[in-house]
Amino acid sequence: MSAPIRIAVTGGAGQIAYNLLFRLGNGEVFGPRQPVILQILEIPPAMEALRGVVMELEDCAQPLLHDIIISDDPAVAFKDANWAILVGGMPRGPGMERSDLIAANGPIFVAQGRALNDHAAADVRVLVVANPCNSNCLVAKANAPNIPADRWFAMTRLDENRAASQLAQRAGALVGEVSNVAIWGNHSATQFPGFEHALVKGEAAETVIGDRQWLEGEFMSTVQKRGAAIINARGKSSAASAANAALDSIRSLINPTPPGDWFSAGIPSEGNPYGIESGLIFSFPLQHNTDGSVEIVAGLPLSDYARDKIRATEAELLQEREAISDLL
Ligand code: NAX
Repeated sequence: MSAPIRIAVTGGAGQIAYNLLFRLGNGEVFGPRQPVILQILEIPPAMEALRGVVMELEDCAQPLLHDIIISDDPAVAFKDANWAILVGGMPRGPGMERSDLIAANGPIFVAQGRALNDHAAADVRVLVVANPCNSNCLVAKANAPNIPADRWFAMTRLDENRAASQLAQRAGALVGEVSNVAIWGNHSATQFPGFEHALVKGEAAETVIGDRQWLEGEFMSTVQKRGAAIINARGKSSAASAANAALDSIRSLINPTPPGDWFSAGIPSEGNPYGIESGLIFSFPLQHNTDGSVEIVAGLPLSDYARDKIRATEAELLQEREAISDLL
């Protein structure tokens, strides 16, 4: 057995956390020999509900779950954390514009960035799930100057999984036979689900599917608007699939990527090979190397269509950055 790792999760009484916490201590992400300590953050009105979640975690009797710490103080929840999964935030209320959501979440991520900076372990890695996740990640990172840039990730894996699933269905293939799907840009309706390099059983998805119009039309809009479609159908936003994507993200960040494939996450755009402006958290195709480093897959040829879409999502992120410029 290794020494336990500490995993901080915020928004612990929420619906994504309810699908996430139980899977962090069962060995499926960090392996069957890696004990974990969960350090869960909530706001005071949700602490009682969080206590209920803790009772359930205890009742799972997971041998790898060595301890559970709960707090409404980020300094406690982030203390010595090796991973921080930032799920909690201010939800989008009725009549709220995206810009209002960005403004409402800004101060939360200033405080959490500072607390991570001051209290987390030297090797901490941060995955931001709470929306607007790219901008929240940017704010937290800007307020944590001692945490290196290569430790920050915003979750676009749910979009990637949605895209892979749509491609598999259309191609009549299994989702495990689809590879090389990348999400470019923002986790929002401007994201570009890059289908041009996607493969089905090793062959270009575009050739297998043979319907570029469907790819540019229905496929794109289904992936971009999937979150809203789930709210319409279920009455609640995606939770199990979002938690699953967070676990997939971590798995991809700690294990080497299968040769030739890639995965997606928002990362700092500094020095990227696609000419995206620096100072953004932008989702790219990524590869985790055997030496543990994560790098952007360079040199992918992009059509004019893809370039336009990537510019549009970059423009939205620049606008979002403008709205939070006083927090950076
Ligand atoms: P819930 O409203 O069920 O839970 C959020 C929890 O966060 C609540 O229990 C709340 O008390 C807590 N919270 C609020 N402020 C906090 C703070 N300052 N510190 C700690 N906890 C705090 O939302 P849920 O469905 O779990 O979604 C959580 C977040 O994930 C939302 O921002 C949502 O928009 C975002 N999502 C991101 C996705 C992605 O792909 N990146 C997809 C799913 C989801 O929409």
